[in-house]
Amino acid sequence: MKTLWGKPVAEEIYLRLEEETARYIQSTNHAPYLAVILVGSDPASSSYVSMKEKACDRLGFDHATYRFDESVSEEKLLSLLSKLNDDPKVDGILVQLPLPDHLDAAKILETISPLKDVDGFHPVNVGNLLLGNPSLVSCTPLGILKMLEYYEIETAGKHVVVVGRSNIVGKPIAALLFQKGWDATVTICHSKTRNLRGITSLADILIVAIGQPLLITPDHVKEGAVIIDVGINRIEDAGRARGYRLVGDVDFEHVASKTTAITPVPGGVGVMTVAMLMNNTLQAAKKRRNEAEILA
Ligand code: BQF
Repeated sequence: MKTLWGKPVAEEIYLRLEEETARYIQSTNHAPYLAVILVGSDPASSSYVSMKEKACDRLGFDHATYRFDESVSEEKLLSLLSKLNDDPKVDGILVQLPLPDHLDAAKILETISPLKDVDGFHPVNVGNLLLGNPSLVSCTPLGILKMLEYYEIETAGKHVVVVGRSNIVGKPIAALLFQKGWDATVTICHSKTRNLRGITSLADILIVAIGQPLLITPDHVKEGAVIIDVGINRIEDAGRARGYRLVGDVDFEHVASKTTAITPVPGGVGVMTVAMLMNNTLQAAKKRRNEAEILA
């Protein structure tokens, strides 16, 4: 069994991005610019945003974080988004999820210009992804692909079972892996799937993103499978300073010995997510500049 750590993969990506960013800044006299919108004070969201800010600082991206009270109106967010869409110095825009219930997340995400949609959640980007066209791709699925590439895990002809059908992970990773080049056979399972164990046991590669701590136990897994655990669940642990610890959707302790390779939580796929956000921001900046030059 091999543990698939995210750190070395992310490090390799950061080194490439450092070089590419330096070249981009030299040729344009502008740093890539990421705008982040954070609503409310959920501690997990705040910590994700601060990791994203640190990653921008490391690469020399400019960035701004717009913080709003939980009770902010939809109008106010929509008008900020349209201002950011029109601002030529802004390359990437992201709204940290989850949003409070009184806000229509779909409407807010659709307001972000598809060209600046570095989370890849806009319907135009999702549609292009499904069609196999170039597009901005959701960061966690992109991170999973980079992990598979780095650790030389072949996907062609393999049976990939995805557990979870979210717009952020399940749907896009499934839609990527059956495209030409990845060539996997993909099955999607979700909370209403009957005989989950029977299906996950067929997987050569099992990708789990359903948000249920320790759902996947040894009886869900074929001997020799590869497991990608996307779950990040906080469970109470009085023994820890913070009062909780992070666990995945997979019972790593009991499942690991049955696998060929498995991602840990924390320290696995999550680490890739922020690196891919930086990748998308630089790509968006480059694309916008090229188009701007063509128009000029
Ligand atoms: C790690 C996220 C659910 C809902 C909204 C490193 C991240 C996570 C874990 C991270 C996530 C999850 C992010 C680890 C960003 C991934 O060491 O295991 C980094 O920063 N993520 C987010 O912005 O919003 C979420 C999960």
